[in-house]
Amino acid sequence: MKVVLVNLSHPGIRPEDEEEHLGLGYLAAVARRAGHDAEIIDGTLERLPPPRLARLCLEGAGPGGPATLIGVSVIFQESIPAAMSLIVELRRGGFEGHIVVGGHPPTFLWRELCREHAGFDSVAVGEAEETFAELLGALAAGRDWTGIAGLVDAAAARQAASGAASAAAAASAGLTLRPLVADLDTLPFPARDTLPAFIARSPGARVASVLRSRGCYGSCSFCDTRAFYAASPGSAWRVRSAASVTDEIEALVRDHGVQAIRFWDDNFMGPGKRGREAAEDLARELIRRRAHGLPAVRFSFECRVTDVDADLFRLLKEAGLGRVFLGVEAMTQRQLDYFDKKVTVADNRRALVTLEELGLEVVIGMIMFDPETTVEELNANLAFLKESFGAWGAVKSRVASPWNRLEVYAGTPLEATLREQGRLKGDYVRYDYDFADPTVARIYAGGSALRQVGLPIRDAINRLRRRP
Ligand code: B12
Ligand code: SF4
Repeated sequence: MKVVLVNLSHPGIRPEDEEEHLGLGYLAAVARRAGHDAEIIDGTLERLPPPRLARLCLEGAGPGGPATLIGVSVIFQESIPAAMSLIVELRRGGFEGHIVVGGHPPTFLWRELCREHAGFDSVAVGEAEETFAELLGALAAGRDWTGIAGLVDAAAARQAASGAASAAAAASAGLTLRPLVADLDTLPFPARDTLPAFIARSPGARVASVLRSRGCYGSCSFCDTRAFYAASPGSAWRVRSAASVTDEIEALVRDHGVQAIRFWDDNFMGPGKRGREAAEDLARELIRRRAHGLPAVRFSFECRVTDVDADLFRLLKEAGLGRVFLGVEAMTQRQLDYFDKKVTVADNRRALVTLEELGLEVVIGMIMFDPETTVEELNANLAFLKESFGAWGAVKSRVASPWNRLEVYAGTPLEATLREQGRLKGDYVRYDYDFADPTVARIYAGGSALRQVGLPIRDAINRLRRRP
């Protein structure tokens, strides 16, 4: 079979911030392992709109000719309209093969998508390597694919939604949950078809993304990770062996001249002793391989503040750790509790001091605005930024989106809370809410128009500076 896997262009992301789509890399790799031809078309590379993407899919430029199956990935909720119009264009262009949709948003929103949109045949729910391989196997052999675990039959879901089936069938549309991949080492390394293009357009070091673990032990109210893995039976947090991860890094260095790795694990640190030991194993393996000729490779990852431990991070630094992305989010306890971070302001400070002392570069995530934010809290957070980074230039490079508002995503505890409270506005493409404090609403509205150029935060910091 010829499989085409498509990633949509994301107008909200600066082109230089776009990344290789590892999920599609994994799906292409499992398809090839099963003997199929696979092509990845990444719309983010050239910011291709749905009609141009559809034309590329229909042309089937890569090996194997035109597609017999097209897989559409929806990573962000905002991309749902573009994904649906791509599917309309594909059908309008005469594509008669199977179209499957997958990703985080479809995992939570398949009922709505099936009810409101036509044109696709199935939706892959949750982690999809095994589901996808089975779907391809069934289609190639001309077998019935309905009933494959982890796959929603869109026609059945539409029929159920139209009231033709029982309530129970409507709720599940015949979906059988597929257990999570128990041993991540059994997966092939992701296909790297688009890596050269991403490397070519980014200045500086040759960077590649690697996924070493899946799942997170946290339960932050705004994050869909927990629900995504809870959608399938099995242990949510899994980690690849240090040998497998280092083999993949070696291949990236050898085949693509990669000099740095960005680990895109939900949280690089797994739970408790197991998580710590796995991180130590990887550090030791990288150090050992370096002694046997692997060039020094710098790496970065994201973790929770409570994962920062001086001894462990010293070892990781020796192995190549250069930069840590920390989900600090806020420096007021009310906000940390609202986000269900299960950390204190003191934990945040401790982690930052430890990383500073170790000489590691730190980038922090802040969520300045949430539904209950007060002006005092905004000032407390701005004071913290000023105290930590001083100049605006430093804030800009060390804080990811400083003028950030808490966004609501499907499948998150936050979505459920706001819905229960009757405060959830908009629709799933872009949920919205009103700030409780009208002054905060005004500050955010004024600031959000200018946040791209950073003026509000610079002004705010200057105002703070002028205070006695
Ligand atoms: C890397 C990453 C990015 C990269 C780019 C993503 C990319 N090209 O893959 C960058 C840095 C650009 C990015 C930006 C943002 N991100 Co981001 N990002 C991630 C992250 C950490 C890893 C992605 C990854 O590699 N996953 C691993 C692969 C294996 O999983 P996967 O892509 O989901 O694919 C699997 C399944 O979903 C499924 N699948 C996926 N596609 C398809 C297609 C088909 C056909 C099939 C069958 C199956 C299938 O099968 C795959 C294999 O199992 C995820 C978290 C996560 N764990 O996914 C967040 C995540 C995708 N990001 C998220 C968010 C919120 C953002 C930001 C808004 C953050 C911010 N505040 O700025 C911005 C987006 C700005 C915008 N939209 O304008 C959310 C999305 C929530 C949502 N419902 O929309 C996530 C899920 C994090 C979270 N848990 O909340 N992000
Ligand atoms: S620590 Fe990160 S990945 Fe884990 S639940 Fe919180 S936001 Fe999500």
